[in-house]
Amino acid sequence: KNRVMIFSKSYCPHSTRVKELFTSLGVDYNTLELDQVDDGARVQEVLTEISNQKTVPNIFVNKVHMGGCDQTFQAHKNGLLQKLLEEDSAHDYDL
Ligand code: GSH
Repeated sequence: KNRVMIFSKSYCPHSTRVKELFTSLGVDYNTLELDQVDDGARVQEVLTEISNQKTVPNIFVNKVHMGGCDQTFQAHKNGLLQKLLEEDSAHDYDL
């Protein structure tokens, strides 16, 4: 079941770093590479509107906006990320 959504760009090193973090944790994720899809610029506009974040990676964990690479690593350090991941088993989310 997918619980992590990463809006990324294929050439972005921060996107790569955060994907590697989830892989190292054994957590599956979905990605949309905004530089590889026709309407990527529009998707990025909408992401900016709903999350108030202009940059990629833009990460959602169980529908909660996590932020970018730095914020995800911080959430990993302080335990918030694990908490949000664990919430998946208690709810019927599918992002
Ligand atoms: N501090 C940010 C993070 O931790 O996620 C850095 C993210 C960043 O600089 N991303 C670049 C970006 O989004 C691409 S590598 N640039 C603007 C754009 O592509 O529209």
